[in-house]
Amino acid sequence: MTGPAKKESWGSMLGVILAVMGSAIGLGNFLRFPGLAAKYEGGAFMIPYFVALLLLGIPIAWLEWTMGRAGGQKGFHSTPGIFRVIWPHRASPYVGFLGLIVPVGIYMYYVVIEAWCLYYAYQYAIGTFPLHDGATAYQSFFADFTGQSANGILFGFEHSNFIVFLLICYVLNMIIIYRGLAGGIELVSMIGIPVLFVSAVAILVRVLTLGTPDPALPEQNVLNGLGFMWNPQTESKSFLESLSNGEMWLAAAGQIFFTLSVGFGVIITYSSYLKKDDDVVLSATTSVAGNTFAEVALGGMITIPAAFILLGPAAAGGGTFQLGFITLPLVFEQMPIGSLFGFLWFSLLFIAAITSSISMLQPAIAFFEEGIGTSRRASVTLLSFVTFVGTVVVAYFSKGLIGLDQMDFWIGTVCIFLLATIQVILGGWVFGADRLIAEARKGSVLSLPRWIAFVIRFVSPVYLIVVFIVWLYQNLG
Ligand code: ILE
Repeated sequence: MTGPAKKESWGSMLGVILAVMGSAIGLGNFLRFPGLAAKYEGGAFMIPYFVALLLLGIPIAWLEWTMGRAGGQKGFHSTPGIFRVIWPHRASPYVGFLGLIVPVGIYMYYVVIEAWCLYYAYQYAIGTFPLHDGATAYQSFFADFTGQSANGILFGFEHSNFIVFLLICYVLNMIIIYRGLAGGIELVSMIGIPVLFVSAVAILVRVLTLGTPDPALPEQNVLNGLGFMWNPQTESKSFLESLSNGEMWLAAAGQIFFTLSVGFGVIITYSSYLKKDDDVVLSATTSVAGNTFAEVALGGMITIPAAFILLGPAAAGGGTFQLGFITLPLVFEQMPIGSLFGFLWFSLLFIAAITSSISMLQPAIAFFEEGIGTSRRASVTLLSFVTFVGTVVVAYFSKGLIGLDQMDFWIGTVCIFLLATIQVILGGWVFGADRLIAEARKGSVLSLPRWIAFVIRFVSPVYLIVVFIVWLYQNLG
């Protein structure tokens, strides 16, 4: 492997943290998390979610920031290169290769949803959204745009609107990524993340002050909506019964990786561009905290109480897209200046999506740069073209939203889960947990306590393996 084609770097430490938060805070926070929490009946899901955050998310974020910086010091920024530094073995670049493929795979379906968000924001902005036409109109607006009404053939491929918005998103991503780390990704995140927080807080305050909008349905109020999100006991199931579902534990761990952008090559690549003495521990912790706040306090507490007000306990059955694209617009419809909130919501989703999607090609770009010596511009052009064709082909052959959900489950949960398991074993055992802690201490404002070595070496891998085996057993048995 040759060295990197041209030295890239971040502009400032604050910029890196915001770029990492930009990658982390995405559709996962505002659509995927609420969708999963609602599906697994709220409070019960929060238990495996927080357990996975503590035992997997935070330790693996520290591990990735540290291993990435260590790889970068040896001149490697791609996952095959970084894995080679951690594990000097012939097989390691092949394992690291997964760290390129998984984010590229996610990119291909992620930008599809990004395009929906942009289209919805645009429709609200120009006033052509079918406001006040009710649930059926919203349903068919969504179905038409996503191609569901045309036999579910593709995500709206035969609808020219979809292709136009998809193209706009591809071009926007390409321009930002083209401009490089500091001048593109970091700059966009430094603007996007504060805008996103302000818009989300405005929507949150509005939703939490809705009270009991329909006096005929006194049970469907904001407080009960929050109870639905946080109470692990439901009327139909005891909470122990809910917790015995292996799929929920797998989904919760998968969500932690997906939302933090850890376990699949993204953050490890970003941190490889850090300088030798740049802090990793506090920075990793800050970005995890920012992402968790955006996910639980903003994404979850906006969507779940809103859905509950409208649907009551039936909010659990809606599914991710139903929640974001149909239920929330119906809630906005009932508010004064609801179209402004609709516009804010979809703009927020779009910003969250694009600050994430611009991170997903970086591992592959780094690979092209250091493995083949291709320039950034050539790599971005090639990757954009390949992923665009891939998106259209996937969209053409998949059966609408079901295809999208399945892709998300297999790539966005199962593949990430396996790659994260390999990575934690490499970090804890091959690189060595003690060495990792010593490495993390260099230049860090906070130092990692020694017991973290135990978590990285035993708790995280055993946890991952047990959850995976239980899920396999419950599904194949
Ligand atoms: N972390 C982001 C999200 O939650 C992306 C996941 C990068 C693939 O949406």
